[in-house]
Amino acid sequence: MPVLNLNRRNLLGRALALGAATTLTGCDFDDPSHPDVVDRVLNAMSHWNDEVQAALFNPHTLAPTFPASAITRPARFNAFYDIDKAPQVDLATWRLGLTGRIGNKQPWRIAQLRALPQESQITRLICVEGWRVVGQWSGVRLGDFLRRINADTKARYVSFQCADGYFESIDMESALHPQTILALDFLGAPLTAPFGAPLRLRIPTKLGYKNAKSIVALGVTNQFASGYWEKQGYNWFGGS
Ligand SMILES: Nc1nc2c(c(=O)[nH]1)N[C@H]1C(S)=C(S)[C@@H](COP(=O)(O)O)O[C@H]1N2
Ligand SMILES: [Mo]
Repeated sequence: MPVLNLNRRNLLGRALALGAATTLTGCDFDDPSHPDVVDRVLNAMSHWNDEVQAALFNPHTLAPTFPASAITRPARFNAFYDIDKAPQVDLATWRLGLTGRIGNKQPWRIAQLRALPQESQITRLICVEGWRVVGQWSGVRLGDFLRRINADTKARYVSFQCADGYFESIDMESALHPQTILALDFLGAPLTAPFGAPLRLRIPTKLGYKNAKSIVALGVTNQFASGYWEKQGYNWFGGS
């Protein structure tokens, strides 16, 4: 696998550079007297981890799928607030806004998204808090949608803005993965507010926090846009 070899070489260089940085400052990773250095080293390690995960990501490997009998009931909600605080989106005025490297930036209504071919999956969502659920999500393949709106699929990232202020971004290769969908339905019915109405990202190759709910805008960009939990230290690639 020549691609991996190339990257390995690159990664070794980075690892050596990291080692040198530690030696030069004479600083342990957890030395409290140098919090900025520790932060910088940890950030560098996390970025390195992103690159390792990106290099190992195989766009043709599918996340596991399950029979309907494996669906977790009741479903499990998670967000940075309690379930009764989930944003209530008015379908009549809701639009999916489009920004960045996209040829046709006309905003989309939910009915227009429903008119596109729909893809259904029974997959597992894994939250870093230590639980996992199997659910059924249906919607539009993100890769198909990106091509339809004439997005630059050579750009590096796809970013998401949510009705509750949450935000996320993913690498283009993962965005084009066949199981990555803009979901409209959960368990055979339109998404409810807590589970991301009217539109959420469902990406079973990544951890729960990458699955942005209640999306209001999608962007295509070469500028790294991070994410809500990533800003608080979670790993950005977030592979599962
Ligand atoms: N808009 C928004 N999306 C979000 C979150 C959030 O707080 N706001 N939480 C994330 C986290 S941490 C998880 S585990 C999943 C949970 O999805 P679920 O409620 O469908 O189980 O949503 C993700 N998407
Ligand atoms: Mo999560």
